[in-house]
Order: sequence, then C-alpha cells, then structure tokens
Amino acid sequence: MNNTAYIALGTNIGERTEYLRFALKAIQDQGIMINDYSSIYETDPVGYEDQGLFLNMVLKVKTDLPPFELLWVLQKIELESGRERKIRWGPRTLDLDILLYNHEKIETEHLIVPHPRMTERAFVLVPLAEIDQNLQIPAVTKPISLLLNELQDREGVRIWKRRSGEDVFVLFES
Ligand code: PH2
Ligand code: MG
Ligand code: MG
Repeated sequence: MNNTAYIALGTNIGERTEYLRFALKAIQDQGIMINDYSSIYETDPVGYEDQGLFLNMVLKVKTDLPPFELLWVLQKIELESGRERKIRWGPRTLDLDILLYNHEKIETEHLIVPHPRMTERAFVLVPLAEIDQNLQIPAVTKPISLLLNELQDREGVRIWKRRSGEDVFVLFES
C-alpha cells in the first residue's frame, strides 16, 4: 500500500450512520486500508442551505489504487448507497470526496486534487486537523490550524461521536 489519501465522507439523508458504516465497510472490502479516522461531526449544510444536517468525517487511507481508480471505486460505492445526483451541493445519501492523494496536484475534468473547496470548509478542515494538525496541503502555504482560524463557519461543525481507539467501527457502537 504505497499511497496515502485522505477521503471526506458526508451524508444527510435517511439513516446517516448506516450510510457511514456502509461506506467504511465497502472501502475496506475494496482492499483500501483505513489507516486513521476522525470523529463524526454533525454539520450545518453549506452552499445549498435548505436541506438536512450532515454527518461528516475524514479518513486517512493507504491504497495501491492510482487516483482515478480510487475515484472510480468511491463513485461506485456512492451509487450502491442509492445516491442520485439532482441538485448540486444538495442532499445525498453518501458523498465520498478525495481530498488529498500523496502530495500530488491533479487537475482534470473529473478529478481535482487537492479538493478545490477543502480549505474553505470547516466540515472538512475540522476532522482533517483532528487526524493531522500539521498536514501540508500542496500549493497551500498556511498550516491547517491557521486556515481553520480564518473560517467563519466553525460553529456549524459539532462533535457528534468522538473517536476512540484503533478500530473505526467502534464509532457505531452505542
Ligand atoms: N457537502 C456538499 C455541500 N454542502 N455541507 C455540509 N455541512 N457537509 C457536506 O458534506 C456538504 C455540505 C457538497 O458535497
Ligand atoms: Mg462533496
Ligand atoms: Mg462529491
């Protein structure tokens, strides 16, 4: 497993925890190794505001998949969760975004890494910083902690289930 990627998970329809659990299981079943994970946060919707609250979290994974194959696998998992694409930034059963892939910069029609809006979104940066405060984002000089301090919407991101221990699935035990 030679590559390190960070993946953001989001869900705001139905049994949100079940969609997160489904995603984690499906990611593992694809041979992608979950190396670290954040707490689960409940977050106010950003962009399109007339929709339900999200659950968001971030994973650090190790994978042999090149970026486009990783994207393809994640999109397949989104579809298997029953996701339909109707409104941009609208409600979704499951959204799986590649935030970072090693230290690469990728700019293509279907995949942009680092994720173009990640530095503006507290629902991404708060869980990401929980995994690695000192993470360096390619082409961004400021450390995550400083980016976070500049964000207005941090109060829209509230801890919902705190991470504990090595095993990500402990998050789903009541
Ligand atoms: N995802 C979006 C748009 N807005 N808001 C929150 N709080 N969480 C999300 O994951 C999210 C969003 C588009 O992907
Ligand atoms: Mg997204
Ligand atoms: Mg997406």
